[in-house]
Amino acid sequence: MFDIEKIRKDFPILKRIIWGDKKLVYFDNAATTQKPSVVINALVDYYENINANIHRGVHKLAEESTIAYENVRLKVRKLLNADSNTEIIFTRNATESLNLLSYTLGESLNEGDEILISEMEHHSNIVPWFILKNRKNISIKFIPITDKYELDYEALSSLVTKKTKIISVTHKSNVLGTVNDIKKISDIAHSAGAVLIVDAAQSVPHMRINFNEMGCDFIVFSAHKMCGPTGVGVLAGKKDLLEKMPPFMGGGEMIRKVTFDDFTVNDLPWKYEAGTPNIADVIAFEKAIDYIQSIGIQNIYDYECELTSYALDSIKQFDFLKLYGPENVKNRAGIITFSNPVVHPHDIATIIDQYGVAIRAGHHCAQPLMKKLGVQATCRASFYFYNTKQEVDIFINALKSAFDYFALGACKDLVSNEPKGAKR
Ligand code: 7TS
Repeated sequence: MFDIEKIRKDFPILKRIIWGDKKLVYFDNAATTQKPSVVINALVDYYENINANIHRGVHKLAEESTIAYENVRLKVRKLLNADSNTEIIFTRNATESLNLLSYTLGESLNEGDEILISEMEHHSNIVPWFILKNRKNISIKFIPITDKYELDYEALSSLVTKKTKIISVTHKSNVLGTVNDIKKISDIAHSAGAVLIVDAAQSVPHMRINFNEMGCDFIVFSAHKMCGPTGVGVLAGKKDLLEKMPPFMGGGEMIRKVTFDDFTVNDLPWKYEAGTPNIADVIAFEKAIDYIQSIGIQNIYDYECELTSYALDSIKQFDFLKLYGPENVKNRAGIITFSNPVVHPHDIATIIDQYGVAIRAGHHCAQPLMKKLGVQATCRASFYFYNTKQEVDIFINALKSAFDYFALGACKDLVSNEPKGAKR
């Protein structure tokens, strides 16, 4: 599909040796991804050659940095297939984009209005709405998930009422890998007159996104989960809504005029970009987008499906593990989450770390989902296009050693991976 060895050479960190002699196997890509040299070099190049504040200076450097920064906006618009550059706002991360929405869009809500979010949300798509709930006396309802770890679309339809003003859901769960049908949700949301927000932090890096065709009103994601630097997030939104919403933060850049009495706001998208933005990281993000597009987002998606199938086939040999996520890899590409009731996920992750394998263990910033799954925490392996089947083999062997250590083979009867109600 693509030359994986050549790709791996582009990522300096993948050469790292851990604990003296172990090759790094990085399977924590849902938390953040590694960076290719082109992105790292772009950061150095920015500071060595064009560092200047944007949108204000008339000198050469200021002009160059402004052009470079605004070019990235154009690139993001094309990546998402959004209508206009004015619909693309740079923030610090997906979390800030969601907070921006809860503060601004949320301002128009009245007591008794309802917001729907799903049971599989990351805390960054839960807590901002709870903060709004406390401010506005609104209610938050959770769309349930099914026994097959998919969104319950029927339940969603029955939860929507005339009071539903906002539906905010993840495109792809960071725990289950479940990919939600945004078009279907958008039809339900819009027929009720609600605004649809999509948390695409886990989807934009891995699959083709078409903001217009998806039918949502806002989409958010972070650059660092797609080979870009940390400190850059994106909020893409429909222009008419962005225009109606009040500003988020006040300061330089977001104003047109300030007097002793008042201020007027700047045009989109700068209305929502108060203060000096993260110029260097935004500019380096362009290189990450170029890099990913040179491989091809569809190729990335297909490759991750293949890797996930391979890993799932192998991990099923451990029949004492509980696996979470849809059966069909196309609906959960790139993420494998598992647990065992006898051993804490942190212990498993700590042992396999000794073999150089980096996975995440914990609640994955999804405590309500953990409660729904009936666990405190899970282990999660998450892949990206620079991972290989050989690395999956190292991961499986490391797990084998951990499970031998804990004698988990004896725990087979404690877990069931069959749907609830099925006979074993
Ligand atoms: N939404 C989803 C679905 C996420 O997975 C994450 C981060 C966020 C929002 C927040 O992104 P941020 O860039 O603003 O922090 N998810 C994870 C994770 O699964 N492990 O570490 C971070």
